[in-house]
Amino acid sequence: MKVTDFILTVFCPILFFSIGVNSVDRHNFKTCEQSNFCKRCRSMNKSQNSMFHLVSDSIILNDKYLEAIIANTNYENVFLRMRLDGLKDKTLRVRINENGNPMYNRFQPVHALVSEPIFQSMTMARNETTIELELEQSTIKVFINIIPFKLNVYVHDELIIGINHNNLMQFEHYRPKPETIPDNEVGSWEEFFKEHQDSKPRGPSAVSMDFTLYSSTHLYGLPEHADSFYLKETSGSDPYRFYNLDVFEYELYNTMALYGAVPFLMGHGKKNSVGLFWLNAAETWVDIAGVNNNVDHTSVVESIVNLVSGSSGEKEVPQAHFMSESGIIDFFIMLGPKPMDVTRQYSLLTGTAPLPPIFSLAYHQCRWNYNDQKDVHNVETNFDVYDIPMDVMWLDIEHTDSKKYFTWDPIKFSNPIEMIRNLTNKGRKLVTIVDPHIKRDSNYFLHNDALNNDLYVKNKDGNVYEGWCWPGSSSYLDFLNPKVQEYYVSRFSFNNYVGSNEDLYIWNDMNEPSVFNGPEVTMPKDCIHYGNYEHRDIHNIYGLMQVMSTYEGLIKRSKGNKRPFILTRSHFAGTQRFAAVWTGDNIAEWSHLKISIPMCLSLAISGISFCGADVGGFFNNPDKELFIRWYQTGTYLPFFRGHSHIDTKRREPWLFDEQTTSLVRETIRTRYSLLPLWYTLFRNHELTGAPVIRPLFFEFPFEDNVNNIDNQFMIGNSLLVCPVTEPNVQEISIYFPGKDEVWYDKDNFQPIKINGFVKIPVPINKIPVYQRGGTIIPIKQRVRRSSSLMKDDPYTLMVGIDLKGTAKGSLYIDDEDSFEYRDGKFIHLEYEFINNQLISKCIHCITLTTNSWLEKVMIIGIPSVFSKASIHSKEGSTTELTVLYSASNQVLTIRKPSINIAQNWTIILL
Ligand code: NBV
Repeated sequence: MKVTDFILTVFCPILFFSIGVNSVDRHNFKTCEQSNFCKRCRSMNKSQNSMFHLVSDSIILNDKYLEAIIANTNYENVFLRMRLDGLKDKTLRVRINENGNPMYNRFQPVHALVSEPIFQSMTMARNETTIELELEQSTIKVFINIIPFKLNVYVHDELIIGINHNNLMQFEHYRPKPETIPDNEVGSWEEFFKEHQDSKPRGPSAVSMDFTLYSSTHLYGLPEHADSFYLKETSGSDPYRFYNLDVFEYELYNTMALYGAVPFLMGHGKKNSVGLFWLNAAETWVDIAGVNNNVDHTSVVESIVNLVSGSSGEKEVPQAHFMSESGIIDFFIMLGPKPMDVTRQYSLLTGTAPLPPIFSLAYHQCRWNYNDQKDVHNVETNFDVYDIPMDVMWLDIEHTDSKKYFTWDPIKFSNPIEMIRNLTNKGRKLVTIVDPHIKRDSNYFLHNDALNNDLYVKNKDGNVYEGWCWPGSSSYLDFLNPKVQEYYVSRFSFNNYVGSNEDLYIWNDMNEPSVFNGPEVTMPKDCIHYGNYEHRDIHNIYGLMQVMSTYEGLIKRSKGNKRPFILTRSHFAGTQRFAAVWTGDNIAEWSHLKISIPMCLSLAISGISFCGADVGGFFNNPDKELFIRWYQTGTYLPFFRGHSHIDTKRREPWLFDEQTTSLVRETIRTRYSLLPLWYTLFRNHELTGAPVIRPLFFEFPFEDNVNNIDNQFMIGNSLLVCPVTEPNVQEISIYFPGKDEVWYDKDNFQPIKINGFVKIPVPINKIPVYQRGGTIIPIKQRVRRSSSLMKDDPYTLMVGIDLKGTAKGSLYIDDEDSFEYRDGKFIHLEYEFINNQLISKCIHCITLTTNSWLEKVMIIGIPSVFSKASIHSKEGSTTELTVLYSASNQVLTIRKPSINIAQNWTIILL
């Protein structure tokens, strides 16, 4: 080991984590300029004609797809193979790979896909210069220009997206290393970053493509970045970067890479929304341009002229230029036309999140670290003492025996089963952390197994790669290897993970993977994985591969009975099928509270709804105001967990003052009362892909004013939330969307009928949340210590009526933690309020019964003409009900309909 290496390996972690630096050290991370392939791709000349063209006599359309050979005018004997598939639900896929056998296999991250996409047939017509494809009864047309290769996609004869219009397509084929490397190619064959050498034995292999989103005015997506929700021009900055990294104290409002990469982008315009998914797991940069202008739609004729001439027209329209270091060109176009259609189309490709066990939607209490079993017990019982509900206690890395995952510190956590039992007695659960780095210790069974069975990632020389992480010298399981997957799955069996049981769930952290002494705090790109892929090829999918095995492990240990819960830091497209995601190591600062909303919104529209941020901020100590506001915000984000760094002051909710405890109690209790809504929305997400939290433009796609709003969001279609994320404010301005809408303040039911900004007073106990008129929300008003204790509790229906006097909603119920719902054991009810009658319709009630009953109905926004109500069952019985009307807020409360919730009934107002 060199001296510099030694200093780095020994001191880097210490330097890293004990100095109170207040922002990211940018020097640890590459800029595009420092990433040779990014520099190469970015400097391509838009005005030079594309070097790629289709070989005219190679074009074939069989019943499934179009195939053609692409020639490269710069290299006489280099050919690519292009394949275009029409897929189910207005989706297209284009794949371009080297033709024949390339020198090295190009990695295709198919693990991101839920299954092989379903094709649909197309018809083809062609002439000398253009191919025309039609699908979906000719509503979708694709024009392919043969020389140079370009594509135009139309829906109803309107140009939606143009491909390679800026001539930025690139495909660097693998080639033998020249004896002498020409000056302009030096960085393609070897690259240095700080003291790290990337040996690049395979040479240049980048791929890139440009997309022009003619029908869009705004672009969104591309998580994970700590930036605004709407994407910004990158001409004056670096492109958005995808390279999963452990970024210490990450900076806000920039395009630097973070822990996760979901190369999915959504374009949105008044008439049309479109999705673009770039399926590539290598380091990727995305340049964005033209997003500040609203544009007219280009006509078919004009755009065909442009397609042939290579010009994109004079107008500035949104453009995205994707550049990846290796892999193939593989992209999907989803043609909407509405935002919700695009998410559905995307979820057909990458899957939806399976319905989480209900406890995971409740409140989680974490800290790095709870010191020992007694500490866990004290914290847990204090939640009861202070009457604050809590479902899950978490244990960070210090609970292990010397950072050996799947073990327990023998002194501090000597009886984990007893510790878990104490929690489960009150319906609570435990989560333990399992990181991917493995301590190189000959007394550690996992390390020995990995060495004996060849389970580790190799370095460029073919030896086991050694890096530095929490345990000291560490190696990394190669999750790409099926043998490793199988082994890892078996680690979670109750026999192997001694001290675990079915109430213990898993947190996969540091899985970018984080390597303290590696380039950019990760694994060197020239490391080798199963299948002879370089780490550069697979980097962004490493974390996904870990959570896939963890998920399988949790499924297997319960023989397929119980739903897993996993939290992961690194993520990729498709991660939603296995785990929830949090936004990593944020800081106890107002700006970090604020950014948690756009960060989770970007993930939500990109398939990952189950998102949250460390409540309170991970680094540093929040003051009480920030602490309260953070809990209030966290209450309305899907994953709700308090977490803090080991060096911060303890901050369980009772450690500030009485007011803080009481406000935090109040907001957590609100979360529990809303669990039926969250649960119903997650079920809906599983079935349809609809994001659980949504940007306003999803619900109001025609309202331009909402396109730049990212401090407000919707929960489902019913709640509008605008958390307070600034200190010391007396009032905030909230935008109320929709022309014919009415919004009811969740606290006092006051209606707001203005379409525009309204100033709302926000004293510290105020969380601005509004129920949309026209919706019905199921809640539970009896809040208990944990969600499972509330399982059979009665429901209340909050009926917010719209200007027409109607409302709709639904409720989903099942056993809350097993997979039996997949065999039909669930209850699904639809509610409708119309003609002064509330109707409950059992859509699916046969296979499961429940003890829960309907306790109360509140009809909000109703004029005072009713003094009585009666409930009529399907069987014909009628019961008079007590009604209470509050004229001041126009709410009619119907108490104790006292009917089992899984029933058909009608309440008639008289
Ligand atoms: O395992 C310790 C922490 C964890 O608490 C945090 O949530 C992760 O994001 N982990 C990172 C490692 C180091 C943090 C400085």
